[in-house]
Amino acid sequence: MSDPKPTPLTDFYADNPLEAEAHLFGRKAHADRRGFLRGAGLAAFGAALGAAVPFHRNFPAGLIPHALAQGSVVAGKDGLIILNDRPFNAETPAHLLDDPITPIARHFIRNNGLPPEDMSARDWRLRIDGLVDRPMTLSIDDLKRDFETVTERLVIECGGNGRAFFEPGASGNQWTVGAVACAEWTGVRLADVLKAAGVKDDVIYTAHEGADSHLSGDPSKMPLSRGVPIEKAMDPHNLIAFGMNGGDIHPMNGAPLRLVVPGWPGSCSQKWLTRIWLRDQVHDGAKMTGTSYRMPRFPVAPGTEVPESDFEIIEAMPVKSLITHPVDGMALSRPALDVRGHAWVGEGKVAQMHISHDFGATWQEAELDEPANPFAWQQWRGHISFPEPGYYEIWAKATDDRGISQPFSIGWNPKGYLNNFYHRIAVTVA
Ligand SMILES: Nc1nc2c(c(=O)[nH]1)N[C@H]1C(S)=C(S)[C@@H](COP(=O)(O)O)O[C@H]1N2
Ligand SMILES: [Mo]
Repeated sequence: MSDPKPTPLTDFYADNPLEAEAHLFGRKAHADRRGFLRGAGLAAFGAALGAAVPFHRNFPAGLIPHALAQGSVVAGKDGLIILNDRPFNAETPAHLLDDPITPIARHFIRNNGLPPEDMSARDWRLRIDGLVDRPMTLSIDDLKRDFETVTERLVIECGGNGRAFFEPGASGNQWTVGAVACAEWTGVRLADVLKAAGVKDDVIYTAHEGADSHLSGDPSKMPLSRGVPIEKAMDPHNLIAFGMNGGDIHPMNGAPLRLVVPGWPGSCSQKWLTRIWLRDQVHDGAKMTGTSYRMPRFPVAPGTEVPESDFEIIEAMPVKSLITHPVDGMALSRPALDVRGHAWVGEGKVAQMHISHDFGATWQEAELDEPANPFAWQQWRGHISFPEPGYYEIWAKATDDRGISQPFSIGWNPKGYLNNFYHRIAVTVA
């Protein structure tokens, strides 16, 4: 998990313009013999710029479009902050996550390798094998025909979300708060497909494989292959998804087929899904072993060296919340403010939401909605009146239905996982 240092899009273009372009607009963006943009590359180019480009024939290969040089865009994404270009990783600022259903354009991207070049839905095949009675190879049409289609709002959060705040720091992507989203996913239940294949008695774990490739280019290596205990796999809310927010899955979010295993680290939700293999041992694929997605079994002091044998696999994600309105740093002309956001937890639901404007000395309860379905994030809202002009912070704290609250301080761990301390924003009152 030691990703290279983040470099902005402009550096990527400076280092390797054609590769940067291929990354943004597709491998064949300028494949035309005379170097014109065409086909899917041209469409992606237009989508990234938000308009058709009448003079696209004049646009040189490998030149960064000026509009993109100032922002941070992949075709079809909007407002994301790029943390890393190889592999590509981008998070969403909190105030752009204000919608109950995260727009596709605002869903964060976490890649461990390079996305597959061919994401054609028609030719896609999913293999279900290992310890099953009937191994199966399914097309997306087979899935749609043979299983019930369901649509659910499901939170995907990277296990490393919040890593940027660790002190001493932890290596890996320096996510702040925006490696989380709740899109509306459409697909079939993982459990239904596994039941149809016939899960043998000795199965204890799933193993997931995708079509992305390892950064080294070595075809025998996978960038990521994780799994979950069979009990978690059989939860009816896990989906083998082929739709996102009523349309196709975005290429960077795993088109045309992905797993969504809500409540657990995002890494369990394999993108570009090609195989589910049932095993009689804990899966030992890429990023399952060592200290990947693992935490010390017990709390450790910041900076402690923890032996590998004391780490255990992360399961359900902790209770957490986000302030999505107002934007951090807002200057108010009146001493009153409507605040809102989302709250979620990996298991059960959020029972209470509190906000503070006096650095946690007192808390007021916010109004909290029920989840639209299990594993959807819950909307909350509150109103704050400020006693006098000055600098304030809004702190947000969620409590789950077992009475567990977000902590004030980070539970430090060597790899920088599961940081669920309060989300804070600053406001000034004139
Ligand atoms: N095939 C594949 N699946 C993957 C990954 C990956 O690198 N390759 N990254 C995982 C991680 S670590 C996370 S947090 C989620 C992120 O999903 P998103 O990129 O759609 O936001 O995808 C998971 N699925
Ligand atoms: Mo992740």
